[in-house]
Amino acid sequence: MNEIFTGRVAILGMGYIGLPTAVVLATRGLEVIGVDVNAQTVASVSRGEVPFIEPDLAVAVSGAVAMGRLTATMETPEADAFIIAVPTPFNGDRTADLSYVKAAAEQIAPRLRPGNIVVLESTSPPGTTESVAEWIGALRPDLRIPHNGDAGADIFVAHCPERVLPGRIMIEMVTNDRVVGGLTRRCAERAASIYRVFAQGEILLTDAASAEMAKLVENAYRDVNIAFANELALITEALHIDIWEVIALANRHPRVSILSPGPGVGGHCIPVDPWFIVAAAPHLSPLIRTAREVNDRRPAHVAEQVVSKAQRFRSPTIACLGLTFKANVDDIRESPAIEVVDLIAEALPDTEILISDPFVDTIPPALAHHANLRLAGSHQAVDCADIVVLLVEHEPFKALRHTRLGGKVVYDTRGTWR
Ligand code: SAJ
Repeated sequence: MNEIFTGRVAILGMGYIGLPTAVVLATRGLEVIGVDVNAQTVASVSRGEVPFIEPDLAVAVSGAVAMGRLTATMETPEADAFIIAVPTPFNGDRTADLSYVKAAAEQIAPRLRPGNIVVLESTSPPGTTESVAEWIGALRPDLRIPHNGDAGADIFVAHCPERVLPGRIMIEMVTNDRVVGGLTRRCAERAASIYRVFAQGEILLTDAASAEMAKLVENAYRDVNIAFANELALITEALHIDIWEVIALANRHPRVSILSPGPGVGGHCIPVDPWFIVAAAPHLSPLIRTAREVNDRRPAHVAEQVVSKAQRFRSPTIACLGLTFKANVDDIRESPAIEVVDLIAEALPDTEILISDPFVDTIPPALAHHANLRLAGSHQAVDCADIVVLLVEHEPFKALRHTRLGGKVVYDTRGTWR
Protein backbone atom coordinates (compact mmCIF):
# COMPACT_ATOMS: atom_id res chain seq x y z
CA MET A 1 0.00 0.00 0.00
CA ASN A 2 0.98 3.61 -0.58
CA GLU A 3 3.62 2.52 -3.08
CA ILE A 4 5.69 5.19 -4.80
CA PHE A 5 6.42 4.76 -8.49
CA THR A 6 9.96 4.32 -9.76
CA GLY A 7 10.70 3.88 -13.44
CA ARG A 8 10.47 5.69 -16.71
CA VAL A 9 7.48 7.91 -17.58
CA ALA A 10 6.41 8.98 -21.07
CA ILE A 11 4.07 11.98 -21.20
CA LEU A 12 2.08 12.51 -24.40
CA GLY A 13 1.37 16.21 -24.93
CA MET A 14 3.91 18.87 -23.92
CA GLY A 15 1.38 21.65 -23.33
CA TYR A 16 0.16 23.58 -20.29
CA ILE A 17 -0.36 20.36 -18.30
CA GLY A 18 2.01 17.77 -19.78
CA LEU A 19 5.15 19.89 -19.55
CA PRO A 20 4.70 21.00 -15.90
CA THR A 21 3.84 17.39 -14.96
CA ALA A 22 6.96 16.17 -16.75
CA VAL A 23 9.07 18.70 -14.87
CA VAL A 24 7.79 17.90 -11.39
CA LEU A 25 8.40 14.18 -11.98
CA ALA A 26 11.86 14.80 -13.48
CA THR A 27 12.97 17.11 -10.67
CA ARG A 28 12.06 14.34 -8.19
CA GLY A 29 14.52 12.03 -9.93
CA LEU A 30 12.40 10.10 -12.46
CA GLU A 31 13.44 9.63 -16.08
CA VAL A 32 10.78 11.50 -18.09
CA ILE A 33 10.30 11.59 -21.84
CA GLY A 34 8.02 14.23 -23.27
CA VAL A 35 6.26 13.31 -26.50
CA ASP A 36 4.60 15.81 -28.82
CA VAL A 37 3.38 15.83 -32.41
CA ASN A 38 4.68 19.38 -32.86
CA ALA A 39 8.35 19.41 -33.94
CA GLN A 40 8.85 22.99 -32.70
CA THR A 41 7.56 22.10 -29.24
CA VAL A 42 9.87 19.07 -29.09
CA ALA A 43 12.82 21.22 -30.23
CA SER A 44 12.18 23.94 -27.65
CA VAL A 45 11.70 21.48 -24.75
CA SER A 46 14.89 19.66 -25.85
CA ARG A 47 16.73 22.99 -25.56
CA GLY A 48 15.29 23.42 -22.06
CA GLU A 49 12.93 26.18 -23.20
CA VAL A 50 9.20 26.65 -22.59
CA PRO A 51 6.99 27.67 -25.52
CA PHE A 52 4.57 29.65 -23.27
CA ILE A 53 4.71 31.84 -20.14
CA GLU A 54 3.95 30.25 -16.77
CA PRO A 55 5.55 31.44 -13.52
CA ASP A 56 8.52 29.30 -12.34
CA LEU A 57 8.15 26.79 -15.20
CA ALA A 58 11.05 28.01 -17.39
CA VAL A 59 13.71 27.61 -14.71
CA ALA A 60 12.38 24.15 -13.77
CA VAL A 61 12.39 22.96 -17.40
CA SER A 62 15.92 24.20 -18.11
CA GLY A 63 17.13 22.53 -14.87
CA ALA A 64 15.43 19.18 -15.62
CA VAL A 65 16.81 19.14 -19.17
CA ALA A 66 20.31 20.14 -18.02
CA MET A 67 20.27 17.30 -15.45
CA GLY A 68 19.37 14.88 -18.25
CA ARG A 69 16.14 13.81 -16.51
CA LEU A 70 13.80 15.32 -19.12
CA THR A 71 14.08 14.73 -22.84
CA ALA A 72 11.58 15.29 -25.65
CA THR A 73 10.77 13.38 -28.82
CA MET A 74 8.07 12.94 -31.46
CA GLU A 75 8.22 9.12 -31.19
CA THR A 76 6.43 7.41 -28.29
CA PRO A 77 9.10 5.38 -26.49
CA GLU A 78 8.82 2.29 -24.27
CA ALA A 79 8.19 3.26 -20.65
CA ASP A 80 6.82 1.94 -17.37
CA ALA A 81 4.05 4.54 -17.24
CA PHE A 82 2.33 6.64 -19.90
CA ILE A 83 0.46 9.85 -19.12
CA ILE A 84 -1.90 11.27 -21.74
CA ALA A 85 -2.13 15.08 -21.49
CA VAL A 86 -3.49 16.07 -24.91
CA PRO A 87 -6.29 18.54 -25.69
CA THR A 88 -9.97 17.54 -25.66
CA PRO A 89 -11.65 20.38 -27.56
CA PHE A 90 -15.27 20.25 -28.62
CA ASN A 91 -16.85 19.52 -31.97
CA GLY A 92 -19.27 21.87 -33.74
CA ASP A 93 -22.14 20.10 -31.97
CA ARG A 94 -20.44 20.65 -28.58
CA THR A 95 -19.62 17.01 -28.00
CA ALA A 96 -16.05 16.16 -27.04
CA ASP A 97 -13.48 15.69 -29.79
CA LEU A 98 -11.56 12.66 -28.51
CA SER A 99 -9.41 12.25 -31.61
CA TYR A 100 -6.20 13.40 -29.85
CA VAL A 101 -6.85 11.02 -26.94
CA LYS A 102 -7.51 8.15 -29.34
CA ALA A 103 -4.34 8.95 -31.33
CA ALA A 104 -2.33 8.97 -28.08
CA ALA A 105 -3.78 5.60 -26.99
CA GLU A 106 -2.92 4.16 -30.40
CA GLN A 107 0.66 5.45 -30.16
CA ILE A 108 1.06 3.92 -26.71
CA ALA A 109 -0.48 0.52 -27.58
CA PRO A 110 2.46 -0.98 -29.54
CA ARG A 111 4.90 0.00 -26.76
CA LEU A 112 3.00 -1.59 -23.88
CA ARG A 113 4.41 -4.41 -21.76
CA PRO A 114 2.67 -6.24 -18.90
CA GLY A 115 2.73 -4.16 -15.71
CA ASN A 116 2.64 -0.78 -17.50
CA ILE A 117 0.40 2.03 -16.27
CA VAL A 118 -1.64 4.28 -18.58
CA VAL A 119 -3.12 7.46 -17.08
CA LEU A 120 -5.49 9.80 -18.89
CA GLU A 121 -5.12 13.35 -17.52
CA SER A 122 -7.01 15.16 -20.29
CA THR A 123 -10.44 16.43 -19.23
CA SER A 124 -12.88 13.93 -20.74
CA PRO A 125 -16.54 12.90 -20.73
CA PRO A 126 -17.57 9.94 -18.56
CA GLY A 127 -16.58 6.68 -20.25
CA THR A 128 -13.45 7.98 -21.99
CA THR A 129 -10.99 6.07 -19.78
CA GLU A 130 -12.91 2.88 -20.58
CA SER A 131 -12.62 3.81 -24.28
CA VAL A 132 -8.85 4.28 -23.91
CA ALA A 133 -8.63 0.70 -22.59
CA GLU A 134 -10.77 -0.50 -25.50
CA TRP A 135 -8.68 1.32 -28.13
CA ILE A 136 -5.53 -0.21 -26.65
CA GLY A 137 -7.16 -3.64 -26.40
CA ALA A 138 -8.15 -3.58 -30.06
CA LEU A 139 -4.50 -3.15 -31.05
CA ARG A 140 -3.05 -5.48 -28.43
CA PRO A 141 -5.15 -8.67 -28.22
CA ASP A 142 -2.13 -10.33 -26.59
CA LEU A 143 -2.55 -8.19 -23.45
CA ARG A 144 -5.24 -8.50 -20.79
CA ILE A 145 -6.81 -5.03 -20.62
CA PRO A 146 -8.86 -4.03 -17.55
CA HIS A 147 -12.38 -3.83 -19.03
CA ASN A 148 -15.42 -3.67 -16.83
CA GLY A 149 -13.74 -4.09 -13.49
CA ASP A 150 -11.73 -7.21 -14.50
CA ALA A 151 -9.20 -7.36 -11.64
CA GLY A 152 -6.51 -9.53 -13.25
CA ALA A 153 -5.26 -7.29 -16.04
CA ASP A 154 -1.77 -6.88 -17.53
CA ILE A 155 -2.10 -3.12 -17.97
CA PHE A 156 -3.35 -0.59 -15.40
CA VAL A 157 -5.59 2.16 -16.82
CA ALA A 158 -6.83 5.16 -14.83
CA HIS A 159 -8.00 8.76 -15.06
CA CYS A 160 -6.31 11.48 -13.00
CA PRO A 161 -7.76 14.79 -14.14
CA GLU A 162 -5.50 17.81 -14.06
CA ARG A 163 -6.87 20.57 -11.81
CA VAL A 164 -4.20 23.28 -11.84
CA LEU A 165 -4.96 26.96 -12.39
CA PRO A 166 -3.03 28.67 -15.21
CA GLY A 167 -0.81 31.28 -13.56
CA ARG A 168 -0.37 29.05 -10.47
CA ILE A 169 0.38 25.74 -12.17
CA MET A 170 3.73 25.03 -10.51
CA ILE A 171 2.29 25.61 -7.03
CA GLU A 172 -1.05 23.85 -7.53
CA MET A 173 0.56 20.89 -9.32
CA VAL A 174 2.23 19.99 -6.03
CA THR A 175 -0.25 21.23 -3.42
CA ASN A 176 -3.68 20.30 -4.89
CA ASP A 177 -5.44 17.10 -3.87
CA ARG A 178 -5.58 14.57 -6.74
CA VAL A 179 -8.49 12.39 -7.76
CA VAL A 180 -7.40 9.07 -9.26
CA GLY A 181 -10.13 6.96 -10.85
CA GLY A 182 -9.16 3.46 -11.94
CA LEU A 183 -10.93 0.98 -14.17
CA THR A 184 -10.25 -1.32 -11.23
CA ARG A 185 -9.12 -0.59 -7.69
CA ARG A 186 -5.66 -1.93 -8.55
CA CYS A 187 -5.50 0.43 -11.56
CA ALA A 188 -6.24 3.39 -9.26
CA GLU A 189 -3.60 2.26 -6.77
CA ARG A 190 -0.93 1.81 -9.44
CA ALA A 191 -1.71 5.21 -11.01
CA ALA A 192 -1.72 6.89 -7.58
CA SER A 193 1.86 5.68 -7.05
CA ILE A 194 2.97 8.10 -9.79
CA TYR A 195 1.33 11.13 -8.14
CA ARG A 196 2.78 10.16 -4.76
CA VAL A 197 6.20 11.03 -6.24
CA PHE A 198 5.41 14.76 -6.00
CA ALA A 199 1.89 15.47 -4.68
CA GLN A 200 1.69 17.03 -1.23
CA GLY A 201 -2.11 17.11 -1.33
CA GLU A 202 -4.26 14.08 -0.60
CA ILE A 203 -4.67 11.40 -3.29
CA LEU A 204 -8.28 10.26 -3.47
CA LEU A 205 -9.00 6.91 -5.13
CA THR A 206 -12.25 6.26 -6.98
CA ASP A 207 -13.59 4.69 -10.18
CA ALA A 208 -12.78 6.21 -13.58
CA ALA A 209 -16.26 7.56 -14.43
CA SER A 210 -16.56 9.33 -11.06
CA ALA A 211 -13.15 10.94 -11.58
CA GLU A 212 -14.15 12.05 -15.09
CA MET A 213 -17.41 13.52 -13.83
CA ALA A 214 -15.83 15.19 -10.77
CA LYS A 215 -13.48 17.16 -13.01
CA LEU A 216 -16.31 18.34 -15.27
CA VAL A 217 -18.38 19.26 -12.23
CA GLU A 218 -15.56 21.43 -10.80
CA ASN A 219 -15.45 23.57 -13.93
CA ALA A 220 -19.24 23.62 -14.36
CA TYR A 221 -19.56 24.78 -10.75
CA ARG A 222 -17.26 27.72 -11.47
CA ASP A 223 -19.09 28.49 -14.71
CA VAL A 224 -22.50 28.53 -13.00
CA ASN A 225 -21.17 30.76 -10.21
CA ILE A 226 -19.67 33.23 -12.74
CA ALA A 227 -22.93 33.14 -14.74
CA PHE A 228 -24.81 34.06 -11.56
CA ALA A 229 -22.47 37.04 -11.12
CA ASN A 230 -22.86 38.02 -14.79
CA GLU A 231 -26.66 37.83 -14.55
CA LEU A 232 -26.58 39.96 -11.39
CA ALA A 233 -24.42 42.47 -13.29
CA LEU A 234 -27.15 42.83 -15.93
CA ILE A 235 -29.86 43.23 -13.30
CA THR A 236 -27.96 45.80 -11.22
CA GLU A 237 -27.03 47.72 -14.37
CA ALA A 238 -30.75 48.04 -15.21
CA LEU A 239 -31.53 49.08 -11.62
CA HIS A 240 -28.58 51.56 -11.44
CA ILE A 241 -27.00 49.74 -8.49
CA ASP A 242 -23.25 49.10 -8.20
CA ILE A 243 -22.67 45.35 -8.76
CA TRP A 244 -19.30 45.34 -7.01
CA GLU A 245 -20.77 46.89 -3.89
CA VAL A 246 -23.65 44.37 -3.91
CA ILE A 247 -21.35 41.34 -4.30
CA ALA A 248 -18.91 42.62 -1.68
CA LEU A 249 -21.77 43.04 0.78
CA ALA A 250 -23.45 39.71 0.00
CA ASN A 251 -20.11 37.90 0.29
CA ARG A 252 -19.83 39.06 3.90
CA HIS A 253 -22.47 36.42 4.69
CA PRO A 254 -20.61 33.37 6.03
CA ARG A 255 -22.13 31.00 3.47
CA VAL A 256 -22.13 33.22 0.36
CA SER A 257 -19.18 33.40 -2.05
CA ILE A 258 -20.17 34.92 -5.40
CA LEU A 259 -17.48 35.14 -8.06
CA SER A 260 -16.88 38.22 -10.22
CA PRO A 261 -18.73 39.32 -13.33
CA GLY A 262 -16.60 40.18 -16.33
CA PRO A 263 -16.57 40.43 -20.12
CA GLY A 264 -17.12 36.67 -20.49
CA VAL A 265 -15.59 33.32 -19.60
CA GLY A 266 -12.59 32.31 -21.67
CA GLY A 267 -9.82 29.75 -21.80
CA HIS A 268 -10.01 26.22 -23.06
CA CYS A 269 -11.51 24.58 -19.98
CA ILE A 270 -14.43 26.35 -18.34
CA PRO A 271 -16.23 27.34 -21.58
CA VAL A 272 -15.84 23.76 -22.89
CA ASP A 273 -16.18 21.25 -20.07
CA PRO A 274 -19.78 22.03 -18.98
CA TRP A 275 -20.90 21.11 -22.51
CA PHE A 276 -19.55 17.58 -21.95
CA ILE A 277 -22.03 17.23 -19.08
CA VAL A 278 -24.84 18.70 -21.19
CA ALA A 279 -23.99 16.29 -24.04
CA ALA A 280 -24.08 13.34 -21.62
CA ALA A 281 -27.53 14.26 -20.22
CA PRO A 282 -29.13 16.94 -22.44
CA HIS A 283 -32.59 16.85 -20.88
CA LEU A 284 -31.31 16.91 -17.32
CA SER A 285 -28.93 19.87 -17.46
CA PRO A 286 -30.92 23.12 -18.09
CA LEU A 287 -29.03 25.06 -15.41
CA ILE A 288 -25.57 24.15 -16.71
CA ARG A 289 -26.62 24.90 -20.30
CA THR A 290 -28.17 28.26 -19.35
CA ALA A 291 -25.07 29.27 -17.38
CA ARG A 292 -22.97 28.63 -20.51
CA GLU A 293 -25.36 30.72 -22.58
CA VAL A 294 -25.39 33.59 -20.03
CA ASN A 295 -21.58 33.68 -20.04
CA ASP A 296 -21.34 33.37 -23.82
CA ARG A 297 -23.59 36.44 -24.20
CA ARG A 298 -21.30 38.66 -22.09
CA PRO A 299 -18.83 39.82 -24.78
CA ALA A 300 -21.69 41.05 -27.00
CA HIS A 301 -23.30 42.90 -24.08
CA VAL A 302 -20.02 44.57 -23.10
CA ALA A 303 -19.39 45.59 -26.72
CA GLU A 304 -22.91 47.07 -26.98
CA GLN A 305 -22.30 49.15 -23.84
CA VAL A 306 -19.06 50.53 -25.30
CA VAL A 307 -20.70 51.34 -28.62
CA SER A 308 -23.49 53.18 -26.82
CA LYS A 309 -20.94 55.20 -24.80
CA ALA A 310 -19.08 56.03 -28.03
CA GLN A 311 -22.24 57.51 -29.52
CA ARG A 312 -21.97 60.40 -27.07
CA PHE A 313 -18.82 61.58 -28.91
CA ARG A 314 -18.38 62.91 -32.43
CA SER A 315 -15.11 61.13 -33.17
CA PRO A 316 -13.93 59.24 -30.11
CA THR A 317 -10.78 57.21 -29.57
CA ILE A 318 -11.32 54.04 -27.57
CA ALA A 319 -8.61 52.30 -25.52
CA CYS A 320 -9.22 48.59 -24.80
CA LEU A 321 -6.91 47.28 -22.09
CA GLY A 322 -6.26 43.53 -21.97
CA LEU A 323 -6.51 40.85 -24.67
CA THR A 324 -5.70 37.57 -22.90
CA PHE A 325 -8.38 35.23 -21.58
CA LYS A 326 -7.65 36.24 -18.00
CA ALA A 327 -5.26 38.26 -15.87
CA ASN A 328 -1.48 37.81 -15.76
CA VAL A 329 -1.21 35.05 -18.39
CA ASP A 330 -0.11 35.35 -22.04
CA ASP A 331 -2.79 32.99 -23.37
CA ILE A 332 -5.21 34.55 -25.89
CA ARG A 333 -7.05 31.35 -26.86
CA GLU A 334 -10.84 31.65 -26.45
CA SER A 335 -10.40 35.14 -25.03
CA PRO A 336 -13.63 37.09 -24.44
CA ALA A 337 -11.58 40.31 -24.52
CA ILE A 338 -10.67 39.63 -28.15
CA GLU A 339 -14.32 38.97 -28.96
CA VAL A 340 -15.29 42.29 -27.34
CA VAL A 341 -12.65 44.22 -29.32
CA ASP A 342 -13.69 42.45 -32.52
CA LEU A 343 -17.35 43.42 -32.00
CA ILE A 344 -16.52 47.05 -31.18
CA ALA A 345 -14.20 47.38 -34.18
CA GLU A 346 -16.88 45.86 -36.41
CA ALA A 347 -19.63 48.15 -35.10
CA LEU A 348 -17.49 51.33 -35.23
CA PRO A 349 -15.32 50.97 -38.35
CA ASP A 350 -14.44 54.69 -38.42
CA THR A 351 -13.41 54.90 -34.79
CA GLU A 352 -9.78 54.58 -33.76
CA ILE A 353 -9.34 51.74 -31.28
CA LEU A 354 -6.09 51.34 -29.37
CA ILE A 355 -5.47 47.92 -27.86
CA SER A 356 -2.92 47.25 -25.17
CA ASP A 357 -1.75 44.20 -23.25
CA PRO A 358 1.59 43.75 -21.46
CA PHE A 359 1.56 40.04 -22.42
CA VAL A 360 0.76 40.46 -26.13
CA ASP A 361 3.16 42.14 -28.58
CA THR A 362 1.44 41.63 -31.94
CA ILE A 363 -2.17 42.15 -33.06
CA PRO A 364 -3.88 38.74 -32.59
CA PRO A 365 -4.82 37.07 -35.93
CA ALA A 366 -8.54 37.24 -35.07
CA LEU A 367 -8.29 41.05 -35.07
CA ALA A 368 -5.80 41.57 -37.89
CA HIS A 369 -8.48 42.37 -40.50
CA HIS A 370 -9.64 45.54 -38.70
CA ALA A 371 -8.09 48.66 -40.24
CA ASN A 372 -9.16 50.82 -37.25
CA LEU A 373 -7.12 48.90 -34.63
CA ARG A 374 -3.67 49.76 -33.36
CA LEU A 375 -1.51 48.15 -30.69
CA ALA A 376 -0.14 50.66 -28.16
CA GLY A 377 1.48 50.86 -24.75
CA SER A 378 -1.06 51.23 -21.97
CA HIS A 379 -0.02 54.79 -21.05
CA GLN A 380 -0.16 55.93 -24.66
CA ALA A 381 -3.50 54.19 -25.23
CA VAL A 382 -5.10 55.75 -22.16
CA ASP A 383 -3.67 59.21 -22.80
CA CYS A 384 -5.06 59.27 -26.35
CA ALA A 385 -8.45 57.82 -25.45
CA ASP A 386 -11.82 59.39 -24.73
CA ILE A 387 -13.19 56.02 -23.57
CA VAL A 388 -11.10 53.52 -21.60
CA VAL A 389 -12.38 49.93 -21.43
CA LEU A 390 -10.67 47.60 -18.97
CA LEU A 391 -11.13 44.02 -20.20
CA VAL A 392 -8.44 42.13 -18.27
CA GLU A 393 -7.22 43.06 -14.79
CA HIS A 394 -3.49 42.57 -15.46
CA GLU A 395 -1.36 43.73 -12.54
CA PRO A 396 0.24 46.71 -14.39
CA PHE A 397 -3.22 48.12 -15.24
CA LYS A 398 -4.17 48.38 -11.57
CA ALA A 399 -1.82 51.33 -11.01
CA LEU A 400 -3.31 53.36 -13.89
CA ARG A 401 -6.32 54.70 -12.06
CA HIS A 402 -4.45 57.24 -9.91
CA THR A 403 -2.50 58.87 -12.65
CA ARG A 404 -4.22 58.84 -15.99
CA LEU A 405 -7.92 58.16 -16.02
CA GLY A 406 -9.27 61.54 -14.90
CA GLY A 407 -11.76 63.12 -17.30
CA LYS A 408 -12.24 59.99 -19.40
CA VAL A 409 -15.29 57.76 -19.77
CA VAL A 410 -14.18 54.58 -17.99
CA TYR A 411 -15.83 51.19 -18.42
CA ASP A 412 -14.19 48.81 -15.97
CA THR A 413 -15.59 45.34 -16.72
CA ARG A 414 -13.56 43.74 -13.88
CA GLY A 415 -14.21 46.12 -10.99
CA THR A 416 -10.47 46.76 -10.75
CA TRP A 417 -10.54 50.54 -10.35
CA ARG A 418 -13.37 50.78 -7.85
N1 SAJ B 1 -13.61 34.56 -14.62
C1 SAJ B 1 -14.61 35.50 -14.36
N2 SAJ B 1 -14.97 35.72 -13.07
C2 SAJ B 1 -14.38 35.08 -12.02
C3 SAJ B 1 -13.38 34.12 -12.29
C4 SAJ B 1 -13.02 33.88 -13.59
O1 SAJ B 1 -15.18 36.09 -15.28
O2 SAJ B 1 -14.74 35.37 -10.88
C5 SAJ B 1 -13.21 34.27 -16.00
C6 SAJ B 1 -11.72 34.52 -16.28
O3 SAJ B 1 -11.47 35.87 -16.56
C7 SAJ B 1 -11.48 33.60 -17.45
C8 SAJ B 1 -12.41 32.42 -17.17
O4 SAJ B 1 -13.37 32.89 -16.23
O5 SAJ B 1 -11.89 34.22 -18.67
C9 SAJ B 1 -11.72 31.19 -16.64
O6 SAJ B 1 -10.70 31.56 -15.72
P1 SAJ B 1 -10.44 30.80 -14.33
O7 SAJ B 1 -9.31 31.46 -13.66
O8 SAJ B 1 -11.72 30.69 -13.57
O9 SAJ B 1 -10.11 29.30 -14.78
P2 SAJ B 1 -9.06 28.62 -15.78
O10 SAJ B 1 -9.76 28.32 -17.05
O11 SAJ B 1 -7.80 29.38 -15.85
O12 SAJ B 1 -8.79 27.25 -14.96
C10 SAJ B 1 -9.89 26.42 -14.60
C11 SAJ B 1 -9.70 26.04 -13.11
N3 SAJ B 1 -10.91 25.38 -12.63
C12 SAJ B 1 -11.47 25.71 -11.44
O13 SAJ B 1 -11.05 26.61 -10.75
C13 SAJ B 1 -12.63 24.91 -11.01
C14 SAJ B 1 -8.48 25.14 -12.96
O14 SAJ B 1 -8.34 24.68 -11.62
C15 SAJ B 1 -8.61 23.92 -13.92
O15 SAJ B 1 -7.47 23.06 -13.82
C16 SAJ B 1 -8.68 24.48 -15.33
O16 SAJ B 1 -9.88 25.27 -15.44
C17 SAJ B 1 -8.75 23.31 -16.30
O17 SAJ B 1 -7.71 23.06 -16.94
O18 SAJ B 1 -9.76 22.62 -16.37
